[in-house]
Amino acid sequence: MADRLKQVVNHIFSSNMSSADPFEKKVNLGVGAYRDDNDKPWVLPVVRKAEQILLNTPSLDHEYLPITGLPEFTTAAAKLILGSDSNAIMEGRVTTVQTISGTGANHLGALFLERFYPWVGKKEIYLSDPTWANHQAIFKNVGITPINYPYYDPKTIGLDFNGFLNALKNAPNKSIFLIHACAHNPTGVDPSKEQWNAIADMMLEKGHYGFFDCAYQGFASGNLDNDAWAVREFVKRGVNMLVCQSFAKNAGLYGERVGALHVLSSSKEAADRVKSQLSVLQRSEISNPPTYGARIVNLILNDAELFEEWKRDIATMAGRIIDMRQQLYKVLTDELKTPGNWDHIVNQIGMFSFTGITPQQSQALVEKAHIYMTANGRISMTGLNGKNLRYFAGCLDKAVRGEL
Ligand code: IK2
Repeated sequence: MADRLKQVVNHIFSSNMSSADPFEKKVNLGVGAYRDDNDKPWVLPVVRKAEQILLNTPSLDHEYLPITGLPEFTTAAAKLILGSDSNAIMEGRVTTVQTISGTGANHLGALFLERFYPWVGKKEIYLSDPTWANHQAIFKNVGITPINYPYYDPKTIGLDFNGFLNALKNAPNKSIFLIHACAHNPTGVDPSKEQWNAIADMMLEKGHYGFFDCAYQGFASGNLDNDAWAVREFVKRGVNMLVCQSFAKNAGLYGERVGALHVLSSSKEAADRVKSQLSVLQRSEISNPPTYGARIVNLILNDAELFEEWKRDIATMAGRIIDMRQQLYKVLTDELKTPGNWDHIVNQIGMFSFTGITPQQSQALVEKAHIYMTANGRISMTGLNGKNLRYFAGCLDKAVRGEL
């Protein structure tokens, strides 16, 4: 608990300290949002276009949306994550509710399970160690106790695959596991396809329930379909599950709070019951979801030209992150010959990288080099750019050598 709290506080502090610091070369690697090569927030060109279309549509009013959200948006959002050829969608087995971004999807999913999951023993959920710090609070808030499962191995700076698999094996049947669909936050470490398959085998064998959190579709590989691979595979294989979806990162709509919760059922009749249960919960919490972000995403998902443009925008963001990974790796290994192995910088995926440095080294970077990051050594790759990469690499090199 104390550690988690420290993580959250540290995160808030690192952002605040960074903005208050007048040092010219300061670098903010704590931020969880995309920044362009000039270290500025980026409004996706496709979003600008969609906003113009909305502005020029006088027929749009400000009436309430249905409780479960904008229907065209929820239909298209389900296809985006589950695939337009998804049997589950065609068979009417998917219930989708528009939520307050990914956080709202996590909350509504947690609340739904707390009320309606056929619990065998205690109300518990298995969370990867580490995970997005807010997961702990979200589940505790609805009376579900978080338990950690091994995920990250500090020795390899990679996946503790055996630890993960053993946790699945040893957990009581029908346990709930929260799984990051792609671009794991905070480690940037994802299972390989082979490992995903073994995880699915074990989930099926044990009758576990998958609580998939997908906050970064498109951000991992730059391709929306590739990043949905694990989710689609698990659905195809019949794992009982739900999926939380966020458009904060991949559409750059952080503040618009647009997302969705998709619950998979075994039949259309069951899915209809889930819809009325979710509607009752949603009604008591937010009455109806907000319109603006959903309208933007709806336009993008339902217009072939805008959709193609969005894919290019996503590739631009993911490409810049991948480029920063490669440049950082090259400077550390080829130029500075920084002690240690830095392969993980290029092997990790998505917005974040676990550098593997010690809390003392990360503290030195904050205090002596004005480089802000979380104490666990997580850096946001989007905080790096053509202007600050060398400064960061040089300071990291010195910190690792104990010379900072
Ligand atoms: N789930 C995960 C795994 C997330 O990483 C996030 C967003 N986290 O923000 C970045 C950070 O750690 O600094 C969410 C869900 C929720 O995202 P949102 O509610 O913005 O859609």
